[in-house]
Amino acid sequence: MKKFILMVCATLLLNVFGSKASSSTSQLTSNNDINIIPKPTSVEKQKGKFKLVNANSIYSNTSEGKIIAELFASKLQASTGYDFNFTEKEKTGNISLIMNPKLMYKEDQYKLSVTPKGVSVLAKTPKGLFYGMQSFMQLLPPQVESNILQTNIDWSAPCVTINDEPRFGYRGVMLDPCRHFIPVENVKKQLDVMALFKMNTMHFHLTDDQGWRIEIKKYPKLTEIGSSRIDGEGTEYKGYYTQEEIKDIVKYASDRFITVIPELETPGHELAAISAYPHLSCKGEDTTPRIIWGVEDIVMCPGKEDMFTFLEDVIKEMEPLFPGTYFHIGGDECPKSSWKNCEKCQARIKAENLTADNKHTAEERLQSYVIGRMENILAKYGKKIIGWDEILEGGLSSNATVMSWRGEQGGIEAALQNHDVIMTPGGNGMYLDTYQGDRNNEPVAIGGFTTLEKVYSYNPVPDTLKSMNKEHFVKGVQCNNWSEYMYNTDIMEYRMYPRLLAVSEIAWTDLGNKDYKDFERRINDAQIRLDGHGINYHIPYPEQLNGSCNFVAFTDNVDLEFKTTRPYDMVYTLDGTEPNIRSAKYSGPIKISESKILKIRTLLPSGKMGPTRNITVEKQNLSPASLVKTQGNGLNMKMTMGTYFKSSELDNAKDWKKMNIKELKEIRSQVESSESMRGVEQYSAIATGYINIPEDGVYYFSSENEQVWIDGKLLINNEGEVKRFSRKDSSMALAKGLHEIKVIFLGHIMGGWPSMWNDGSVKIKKAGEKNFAYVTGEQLFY
Ligand code: TNX
Repeated sequence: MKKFILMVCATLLLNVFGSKASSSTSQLTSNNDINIIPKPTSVEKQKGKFKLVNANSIYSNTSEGKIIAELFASKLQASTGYDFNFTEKEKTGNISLIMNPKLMYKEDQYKLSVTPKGVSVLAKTPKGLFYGMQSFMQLLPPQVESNILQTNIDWSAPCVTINDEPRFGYRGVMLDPCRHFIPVENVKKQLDVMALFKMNTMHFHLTDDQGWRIEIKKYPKLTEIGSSRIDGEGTEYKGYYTQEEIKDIVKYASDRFITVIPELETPGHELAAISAYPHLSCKGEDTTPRIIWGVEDIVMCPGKEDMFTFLEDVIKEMEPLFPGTYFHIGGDECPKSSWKNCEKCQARIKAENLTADNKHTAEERLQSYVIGRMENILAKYGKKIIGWDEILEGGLSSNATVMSWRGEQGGIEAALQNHDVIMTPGGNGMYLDTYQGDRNNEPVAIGGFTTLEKVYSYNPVPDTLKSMNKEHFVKGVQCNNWSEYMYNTDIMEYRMYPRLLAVSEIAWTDLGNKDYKDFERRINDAQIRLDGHGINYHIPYPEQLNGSCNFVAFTDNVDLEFKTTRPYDMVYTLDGTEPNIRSAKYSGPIKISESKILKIRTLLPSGKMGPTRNITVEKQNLSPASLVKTQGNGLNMKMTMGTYFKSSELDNAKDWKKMNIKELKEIRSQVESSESMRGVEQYSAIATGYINIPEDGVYYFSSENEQVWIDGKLLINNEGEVKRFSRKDSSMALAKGLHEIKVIFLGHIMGGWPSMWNDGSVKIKKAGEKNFAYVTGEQLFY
């Protein structure tokens, strides 16, 4: 009987979370406690609850309040199915939004009172009312965020009095549609979620080397040419926003009290614009938008007055679309090599007296000169500039706000010079393009490792500034979602959430009020809210302790041990079926003594499950060593010029050149690569020979090369993968002695990463060892 009930419950759960069915699970995701993110300043719990029913009335004493009331009424209508009556008077049992401009409240401050008789939000501004209502929404069961009718839910909110105001006035999220485009509908989806968690700024990175993404009527080629690129795989990638679409986004954001700050990169990161209008660069040569990641050395030419005319014209069209005070002018990662060799730039340096001093080179001062002129152009429109921390390098222009991204130092320096600062240091967890779990399981990312806890633990006010009474220059904090490795919006959301929620709490909640354990609890409720928005948030994978691997060889038996980056249950099967909520719960090492497929995944308290890991666990005999007579250290290699994406295509390759290599790195060092990869010829190579295994055992291999074969078996196959942080490690049982090895390198650009940027290595470790070691020339024979 018990089993039957469990099964019924489980089926119910699967229906709800496995599909978009409009059923309910209210009891599961209890609102037993207050789950609001970001955590409010003060919450006093009271007895009882307020029950939302059909035909509740809503009242506001101002027309602005009424607009907000309508927004929430329509949101509530979607999930609860209830209709709301707007009344002209405050009534018991209703939801009142009371705005009083005379209140001694701050802009974003609100008071929310929930009693059995009604809900009231009190604020000085519409924004305050909006935040108060967002908190009220978070007191209701999390399914309230769905836009599909949810049934059988007790739409009650616990009685509380909340007094709340933010720690920082700037609570930002940067979106990067340049590397990978974000369609308007998806931008709006993110804005909805940002608003739910009280973020108030969306920094929109609209121009970069890989794509120009905003329509400029005076310069049509910016979008005709600059918004499209032919990626390394040979396919066209494109997209841009029309001015009408930008207006639509900005309005959508503003209805949710989010300011959109545009970024126009200067003077670097502008290859897409230069491709459209080549005269913008020093040499004026024809080029194309960049198809790889990294730093571009073709930049704009401040020696030419044309560059400033161009920027002035672009700003003239952009500026009216973004009513906020701030305008971001980029300023980061601008190599100065072309300016050094450019007559016009040198003439400008001379004319403007930008000579080197003991702090700055002349070219750095030229960069400051550019930023200064940008500041003047924008000042005409009453706008203030924000720039990345490189704008400090040649001396800071007078009113610039600095975004500190290369650590906190830039921010500290700027604040010491009495400039406003937004903290967004990558190393402190504000770069959400980084990994949040074992690289072997996660979709390829830029690198790094930033857990939810790491993001949460960041304090945007460095002690130095506090001790010098300069902390008020830190206006806030921002997370950046650089999209090089966010190949689509699903991956973008996967990287952003739930980490963005930790940023929201850093930005809003006072330091003393923060508590990670409690946040981790509240996240479970918030994730169901994200489900309501259809957000593809990260669910931690079960990870093996010494690095995950989906092919585990063993000789006698093996213990498989798992952990997760956040404390969740894991469920698994050994019979080939998909693990579900009823499957065995992981409770300690899984002992395996015969070949099996282990399927394991993470189970959230909501019943939702993460993706399944399929691990082949294979009993093997030691592959026997070869008794071949070798001639010396190293490998035989043959190489052929040209771009190949599949090893099988090499069958048709001609003109092989044969040689001998001493070290594996030579498989890839036959042609020198470069940061721009312009003019670099691609080639492929196959190296064969023997690897010496020091003693009997199971060995793990890892490589970013295309393929690695051992004893005729394809062990690592990275075909179709971005050749970075390979996720295809594998293992094999090998007897002491020599074993055939074949390594295939294919030179190509996939997913924006040139395989030539790798080192050609193969790494090895014995089962049980923690770290891989490079296979060296001494271990190789031909
Ligand atoms: C550095 S942060 C950049 C971006 C890249 C990012 C990748 C900054 C101002 N510049 O162009 O996308 O690293 O993490």
